[in-house]
Amino acid sequence: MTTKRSIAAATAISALMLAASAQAEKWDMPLAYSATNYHSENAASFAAAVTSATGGELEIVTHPGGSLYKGDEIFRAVRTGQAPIGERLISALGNEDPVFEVDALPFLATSFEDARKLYEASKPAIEQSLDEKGMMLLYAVPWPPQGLYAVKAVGSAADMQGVKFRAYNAATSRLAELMGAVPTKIEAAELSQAFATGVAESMISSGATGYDQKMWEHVDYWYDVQAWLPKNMVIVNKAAFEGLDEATRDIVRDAAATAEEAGWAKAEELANWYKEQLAAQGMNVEAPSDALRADFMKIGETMTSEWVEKAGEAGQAVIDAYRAN
Ligand code: PCA
Repeated sequence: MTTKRSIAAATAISALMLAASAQAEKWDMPLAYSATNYHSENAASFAAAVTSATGGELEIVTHPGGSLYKGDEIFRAVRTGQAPIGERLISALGNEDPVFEVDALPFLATSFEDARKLYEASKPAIEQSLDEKGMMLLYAVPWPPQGLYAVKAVGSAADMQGVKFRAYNAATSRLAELMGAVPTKIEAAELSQAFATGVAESMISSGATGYDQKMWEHVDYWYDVQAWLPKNMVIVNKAAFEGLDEATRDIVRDAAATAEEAGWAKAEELANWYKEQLAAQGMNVEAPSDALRADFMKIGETMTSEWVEKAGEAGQAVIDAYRAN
């Protein structure tokens, strides 16, 4: 009797376990930036939160540093469902839709507060564009304000003439061109190599990326231009998301909301710390000269009007919504 009952119980348990493992899903989540970067750490916490709240029914595994897909492959991977979920720098997607570029327009939003307003103003258009492409926005987190890294001192844009400039999207390529520099697109994961081999000798990026990539080994200057705060977004393939049961979807959405708040707070908390680290490593961390700032302002105006032309009414509506707040 006892034996019979325990056999029955064991059978029931293994049937349950089978059912669970048949449903349990593993999502690989490609990330472009280093494992120790706060975006990647935040994504890892998000993944762990989902895995634990679903009791392993949905296990999300992050792959930082472009190890599964390189930065410029992640959007397509998620779109085609090769990766159900992933993180990408939004402003690198200008070819997909100009609205994705709005957070890389120089001097439109230069503080965390304004970056947040711009995020809220642009979110509906970003969500709609993702929806049309079979994806969904889960959360977005900013990089600290962008500054200019250079081998030699830069007093004005004229000093950038002919300088090999690392760009991370079309907007930074355009900015380089407008300064007379020579842009090359390079993902963050390949930065040290590019600077070590002389392929790049300048770039615009945050203190975060300079710190992650040990830029002090290659350049002496960082000008704190505070030109814009681009964001990364975590996106999910719509079919993959809709394949989850309602309770799991809620867990993913909740974890995403938590990650978004944590990410914004972390970026702001670390912004000054990164600058201090660059200085502590011997870099000259300086405010831009008035001339350099004025040159950037002018370039920013040109880029904003070019963007509005390209982005049309939808783009203008985002700018208007941002300015109205
Ligand atoms: N770091 C990323 C994008 C913006 C930033 O601060 C990079 O340089 O690739």
